Amino acid sequence: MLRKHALFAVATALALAIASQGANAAKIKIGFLPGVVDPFYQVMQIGVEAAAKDLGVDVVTQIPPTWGVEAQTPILDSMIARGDLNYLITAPVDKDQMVGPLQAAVDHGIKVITVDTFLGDGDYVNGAVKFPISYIGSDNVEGGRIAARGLAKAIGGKGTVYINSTNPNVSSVEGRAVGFKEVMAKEYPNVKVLGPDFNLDDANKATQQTAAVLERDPNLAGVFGTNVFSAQGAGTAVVNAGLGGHVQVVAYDATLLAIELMNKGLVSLVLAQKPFDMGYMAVQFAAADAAGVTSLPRRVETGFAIIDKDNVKDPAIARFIYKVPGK
Ligand code: T6T
Repeated sequence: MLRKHALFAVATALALAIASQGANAAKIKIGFLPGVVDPFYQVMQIGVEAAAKDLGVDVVTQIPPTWGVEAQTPILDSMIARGDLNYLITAPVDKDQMVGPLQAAVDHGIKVITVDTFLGDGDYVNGAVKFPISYIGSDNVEGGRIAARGLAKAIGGKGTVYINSTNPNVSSVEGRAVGFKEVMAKEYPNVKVLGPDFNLDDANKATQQTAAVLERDPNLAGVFGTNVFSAQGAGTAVVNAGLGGHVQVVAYDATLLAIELMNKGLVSLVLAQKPFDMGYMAVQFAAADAAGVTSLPRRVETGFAIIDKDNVKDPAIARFIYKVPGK
C-alpha cells in the first residue's frame, strides 16, 4: 500500500514539475532502445509513445530483433552517432557488458534512464554504476518469490520443479530465479529446484530444454518460465508431452497466450508486470529532468498484477494483460 502511495506521490510531483515547465522549455528528443521484439516491450513502447504525445516530446524507437549484447550495442552506437538525442530510455540486455556502451552515450551528452533491467547491482546511489538517472521496473526478486509460492501451492508443496530462463547476467530474469530459489529453500523443504537452463530468449530452445528435463524426470511437478519466451516454450513442451494440467506452469509475463493457457488449466499463475507504466514514467522522468527537477528517485518499482483463474475477468486485473493492438 505504502508503495502505491509512494508511486502516486512520484507521479503527482512529476505532473506538477512538468506542468510548470512552461511552453518555453527546450524540446527534448528521446531514444527508446528496449531489449527485443516481444509483447512486453511492445506494450512498453505504447507507454513511451503515449507519454511523448502527452508531453510533446520526440521519441526515436529502435528495437533489436534478438536478445543480446551483439544485437543491442550496434543499435545503441548508431543512436549515439545521430547526435540529436538528449535522453536514452533503455533496457540493458546485460548488467555488466552494457555498462561501457552506455557510458559512451553519457560521454556524448545523452542522459540514460534504465527500464525493466538495470546495470550493475541496480543501486545507482551506492553501487558501482551510478550514471543512470533511474531504474524504473519490477522488483524481480520479489516477482520470483511470488512465482515460487504460486507454484509450490499448485503442486501441493512437494516435488521437483524446473526453471527455464533466458540468459545469465540479465538483471530481470536473474532476479526472478534468485527470488524463486530463495523461497523454495526457505519455505518449501520438500521442493527440489532444477535449473535454470538458458534458452537465449528463444522459445523453441526452451521447448527442447524442457522436453529433455521431462524425459529425464518423468515426475516433474512444475515449471517456472521466467519470461515470455521461456514460459511459452516450456508450456509447449508440457503440452507436447501430454502433461498439460499435470505439470503445473507458472508464467512470468501476461501475454494473451499465457492467459489462454491459464484458462485451459495448463498454467496456474501469470505474473503481469507493468510495461506501459515503465515506458510512460521513463518519459516523464526525462521531461522532469530536462525541466530541472533534482529529486527524481533513483529506483521506482512498478509492481505486479498476479493473475489466476479467479481474478482474470476482473477489469482492474485484466487491464494489465499485455495487449498489442493488431496482434
Ligand atoms: O520479461 C520481460 C522482461 O522483463 C525481461 O527483461 C526480458 O523478457 C521480457 O521482455 C519478456 O519477453
